[in-house]
Amino acid sequence: MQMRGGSSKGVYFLASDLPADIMTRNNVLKWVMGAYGDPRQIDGLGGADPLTSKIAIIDASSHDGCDIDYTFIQALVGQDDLDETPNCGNLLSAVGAFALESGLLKRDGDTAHIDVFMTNSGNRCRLSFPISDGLPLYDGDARIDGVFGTSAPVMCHYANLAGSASGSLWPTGSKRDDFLGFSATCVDNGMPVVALRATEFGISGHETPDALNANGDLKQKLEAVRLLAGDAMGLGDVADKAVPKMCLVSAPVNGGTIHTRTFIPKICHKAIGVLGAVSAATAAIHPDSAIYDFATLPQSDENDNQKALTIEHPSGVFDVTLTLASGSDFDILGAGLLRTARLLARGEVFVPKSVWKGA
Ligand code: NQM
Repeated sequence: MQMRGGSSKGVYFLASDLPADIMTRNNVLKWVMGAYGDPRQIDGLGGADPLTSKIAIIDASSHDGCDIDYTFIQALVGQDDLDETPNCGNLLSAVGAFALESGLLKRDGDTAHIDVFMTNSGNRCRLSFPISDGLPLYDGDARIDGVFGTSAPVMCHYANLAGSASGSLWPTGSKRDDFLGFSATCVDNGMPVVALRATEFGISGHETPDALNANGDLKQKLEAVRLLAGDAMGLGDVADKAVPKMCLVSAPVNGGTIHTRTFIPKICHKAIGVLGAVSAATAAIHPDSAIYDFATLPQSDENDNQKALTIEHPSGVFDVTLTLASGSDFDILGAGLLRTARLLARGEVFVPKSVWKGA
């Protein structure tokens, strides 16, 4: 099926419909997307953009307390490669609907609760969304920035996201580092992110994504910092990887917590990724981080362990509620957020017989 998950779009498969051999599977997926080096992805279903060149593989879960296993794969635009390192919280928001649509799971009542194991990182997320006669409802009043109109809400409750790809919430062992003279906070709360101070790069941080994408000097500096930060975060040589993402932060201008421009990792996002936003929010609330002084934080109430944060991005805002350990201002137990999703198409996708003859 082709589905919109949050503000991304991808091709969703049952694991049992793909080749069991991983090399053959990956070759098939590259041909499905048209992602064997052509940046236009003419000969495949990919949309020639990182946000529309995504794959989700779903299987019955082999993990206690979970219903399905979800594997995310990023088809790298313009490269003959896939990256299985990162998560994608946007595609994740449609995996519950896919499980019902494909018959992998059955639910009755008005609301489906589906517990997802994210195989890329070992994290868990509970999805809750409205259903009727066992199938997802897609129409509704929920609105998310980056998507036209309104749809039914998908509530996403993540638990223990720390160290998703790097093994540690603060993967360099420090809350604030210096790379080539630029202050940085390397954080991994669901997504490895390098949070940077926009003004140190000679920009305000409010430029349009197109203007930033056209700024060759900025992109060169960001990539030089990314290669050093990726290594320092234990991710190895990240030259051909989709992580870490680079988040240029400035003070909020629309009543939010921080203002952001995120590179994923070499193209500026028109909004912000789900787990990228959770990681940026995590850096924003820690007093030792490189971006803390930009943040306008909600008043903390001693008895309230929920912190509602608003991450401003180029096309609006992303709201995330962090659940904190009791008595702590920055020990994070989980994150809750709203997404929407929609089934776009269902059918067969074809690859050349020389790649795979089929099951
Ligand atoms: O951060 C963009 C997106 C994403 C990934 C990216 C995502 C996430 O907007 O969880 O959703 O960072 O590549 O879909």
